[in-house]
Amino acid sequence: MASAACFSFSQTPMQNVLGRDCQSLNGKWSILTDVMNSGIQKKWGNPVKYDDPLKLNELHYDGGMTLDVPGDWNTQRPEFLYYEAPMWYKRTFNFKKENGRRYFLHFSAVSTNAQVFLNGELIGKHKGGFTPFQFEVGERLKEGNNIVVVRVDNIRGENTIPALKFDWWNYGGITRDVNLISTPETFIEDYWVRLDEGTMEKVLVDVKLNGRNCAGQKVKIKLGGTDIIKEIKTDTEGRAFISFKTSLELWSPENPHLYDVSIESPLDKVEDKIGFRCFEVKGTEIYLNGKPLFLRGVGTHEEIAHDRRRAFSEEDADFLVNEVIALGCNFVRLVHYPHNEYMVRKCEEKGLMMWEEIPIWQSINFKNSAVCDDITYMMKEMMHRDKNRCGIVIWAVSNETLPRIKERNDYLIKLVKQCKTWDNTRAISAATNALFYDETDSTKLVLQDPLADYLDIVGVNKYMGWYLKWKDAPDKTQWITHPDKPLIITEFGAEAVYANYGDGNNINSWSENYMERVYKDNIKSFNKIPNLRGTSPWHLFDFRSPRRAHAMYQQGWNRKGLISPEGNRKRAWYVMKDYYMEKEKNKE
Ligand code: GCB
Repeated sequence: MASAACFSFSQTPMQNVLGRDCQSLNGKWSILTDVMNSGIQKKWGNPVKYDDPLKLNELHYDGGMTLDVPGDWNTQRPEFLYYEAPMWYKRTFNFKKENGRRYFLHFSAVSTNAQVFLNGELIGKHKGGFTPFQFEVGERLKEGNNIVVVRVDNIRGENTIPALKFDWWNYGGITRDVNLISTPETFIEDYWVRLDEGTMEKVLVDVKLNGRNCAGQKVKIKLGGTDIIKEIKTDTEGRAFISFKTSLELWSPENPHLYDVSIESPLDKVEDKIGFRCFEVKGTEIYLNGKPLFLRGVGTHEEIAHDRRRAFSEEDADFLVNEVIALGCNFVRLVHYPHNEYMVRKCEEKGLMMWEEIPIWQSINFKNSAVCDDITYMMKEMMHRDKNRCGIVIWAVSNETLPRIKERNDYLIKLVKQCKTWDNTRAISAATNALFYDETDSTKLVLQDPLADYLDIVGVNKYMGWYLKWKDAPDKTQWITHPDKPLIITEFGAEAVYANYGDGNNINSWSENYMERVYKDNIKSFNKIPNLRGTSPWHLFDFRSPRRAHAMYQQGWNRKGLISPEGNRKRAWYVMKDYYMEKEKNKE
């Protein structure tokens, strides 16, 4: 059985930051740009000031530019729009130590690499722009004023994740919250509360304490609104586990019920909202709480198109989730990286099932084993952070990576198997795209990817009518994926500029008419796929992407959004909405 304890990190980020005693370090941070990458050599992490009037103080952060944290740098100042280099952030904060407390500097995400200095000393590093990390800092904090400096870089490379090319704006900066968290000496570090695989009444709870007195402690679990109170005792390593049967109000899109769960140890107490549901794949069917279902989804980046920036707050999450729901969805594909916790929680609260993935996009260098180690780490970090979110029903390992690379196949197959040992309460998938016409039969599109053999649900991205021409009528075309497994069309679509009307038969019109036609054709084709159990059109809003350079129609935007940046719904939006209303009506 998988257990919360299976994830180990240099410093395991604690579960549920939002439920902790936090001093926010959000706000204005002073910055220095470092295009020449000389800050490390020049010790910019240690901004000392000499009093000697003849000693040069060239390193000086204050009185110059500042950036808001959380936030991306690209859109806060016009000169940083394409900035891809190190940037140094600095702020001071006041600290007053309380006896018997421990302190952690916690970053919800820094895009993409971070080196963190506290009071002049390097305290740690983190790779990857979309997952949290923390450092224990109690011993290094001073009473009164403290200085934290973070070197952030978002430089692309052959061995980075994502790699050199991708189709979105990979905003740089301290893009999510920063907190100084205070905990008791022995605190609740981690927990995992969920229903056991395939059941609707057997609850499993793992808890892990961290601290000198973590062994042999009593831990209480309470489910708010019920009389369920369970007590367990930790082992010598501070871990405890319990399973029990009870009757629960299950979480579903129609009734996204979340329990107020409290976990109490002698010194600590953490409260969380946790739902219970049973997600299963059997043959070609997907079931939620025993009922077969169709995933009515859409893909969305973590971006607020009208402000041209990364989304980072609860209000942003609310905005995006409302648009997903307005389309008639019960499912959302969070692309192409783990989104912020506000988003994940908001989706769950509003009844959206989620697909969550790591930024393994197309040209990742699987031939380098260090890159593969980074991927495994990112996957673990994502699953660790969100394991208590019952709304997440699918973990995805990759997007459109190439099956002709043997190392890719070997590694991803291994990763899929590993993910199943870490978590058996969700499906493992990937968005594949090696779907080609059969050489002898132009009515057949055949998936040729060995990874698909190992997936619980097969995801396929295919842009019929956009990147690939229909060779036959859409409703005559057969999609041969894995006929024995559920299929989700994880991407399809076309580009159009909102209110640009034109020839619906001409792809180069960039018109809403052509886009609408692509949607109608694809839906005709989908209606003939026997194992189709979900669709997720690409994409909710038009989104920013520096590689989209068409001078008239793109101008740095991928125009496949169903909604324009200003919030106007394109014709294809209505086609999709009708399709989903129909699906919902016929679900019984
Ligand atoms: C894809 C990618 C997605 C792109 C999209 C496109 O297959 O998965 O990231 O943005 O196609 O618009 O080409």
